[in-house]
Amino acid sequence: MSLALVGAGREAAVSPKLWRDDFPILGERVHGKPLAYLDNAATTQKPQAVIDALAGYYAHDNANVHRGVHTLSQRATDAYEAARAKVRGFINARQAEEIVFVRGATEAINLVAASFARPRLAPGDEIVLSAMEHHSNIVPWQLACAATGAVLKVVPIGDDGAFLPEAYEALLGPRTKLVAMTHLSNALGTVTPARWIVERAHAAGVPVLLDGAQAISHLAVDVGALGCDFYAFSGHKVFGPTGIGVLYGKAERLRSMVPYQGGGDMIRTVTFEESRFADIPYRFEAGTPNIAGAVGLGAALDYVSAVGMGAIAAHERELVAYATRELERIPGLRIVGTAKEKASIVSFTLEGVHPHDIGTIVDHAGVAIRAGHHCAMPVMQRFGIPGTARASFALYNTLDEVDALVAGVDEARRMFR
Ligand code: C6P
Repeated sequence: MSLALVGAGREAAVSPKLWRDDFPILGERVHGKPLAYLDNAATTQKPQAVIDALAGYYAHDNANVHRGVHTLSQRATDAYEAARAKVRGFINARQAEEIVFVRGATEAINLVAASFARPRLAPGDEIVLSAMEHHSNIVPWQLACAATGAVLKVVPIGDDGAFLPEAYEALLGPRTKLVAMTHLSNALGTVTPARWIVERAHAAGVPVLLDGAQAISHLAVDVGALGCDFYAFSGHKVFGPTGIGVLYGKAERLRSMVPYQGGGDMIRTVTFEESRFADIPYRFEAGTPNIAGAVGLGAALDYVSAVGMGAIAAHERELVAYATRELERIPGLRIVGTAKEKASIVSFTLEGVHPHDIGTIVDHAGVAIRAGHHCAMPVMQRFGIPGTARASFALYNTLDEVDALVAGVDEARRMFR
């Protein structure tokens, strides 16, 4: 199907052709072929607006934040805090103080594990998570369990990769101290019923962290409506720079936490006898932060808001449906993750062909996908496979690119026949 047909019948005011023009890297050629970038779950490409914001910050405003009285330092501080305000608006947090800048989703989850969970856990306490979690939402909790004697309780998933509500409810018990759940699985594409998950946990008096690393660029995230206590995501997966991410935490939760990293900028007073911490969010931002990264993230969120999450979701639904239909026509191909509620990701195996070979062969056709366990080894164990090939979509992808993927995968099948 051609790009023109992709645009036809879509209610969105903007076409993917226009969106593509915003991303200079999409003009690259790989092995002499036009790049078809279908590895957006690993990281997204950056629009010119983000690249310009980064360059503009370094060209005009660069200084350290919160430290100097000089003009540039004030400008850098203003730009950094303006980015925080943009994040607040984007996810509908109540106050900018609830937005902590970190390196990414991984650091956000580690922060909660170290500063919130550990001091509250006792031997035999339970943390509930699901069988479709990324390692970043497993290992920090294992470390917390190892230090405290708490244990993990894992909500199983269905054969289609769906979240199982009854199994979740059955695991919520008197020893549950925290629920840590993905909002959108990076390996399967499954979207979890996050709002309901939070409601059920809160009814049992249990706080909830949502891992929004994938959801942030595909679903409208409203932490007020979700009601979650913590929400973690990375800037680089929502068209922003690497090395910047966000921990959203309800103000009362964050205020109850002692920082796990100490240093400059996170204190009120320091003597050799004791230190008094700054208020939130600064007490969790020890050291010089990624100022340019925050500025770039702010520009990325402006960009996404201008396109509109509704238009993005509608476009990606079409891509997922088309890719699923076309890939399933290839003999021996099996889609892993077919839950009714899914978004933006198509994971698959091909009989007799290792996922890495699929990845290498389609790369020669200019198509970038990820192959392997996707840092979700328990998902692979659940399905009894070593890994999958994974195509993951973003607003700038087209049905023509899906066609290139399907042709490449079929080529792999014929080569290994
Ligand atoms: N998933 C993928 O290819 P970081 O590395 O901190 O930006 O994000 C970690 C992370 C946490 N949770 C989920 C659901 C994720 O998908 C990721 C990152 C990438 O699927 C890289 S492994």
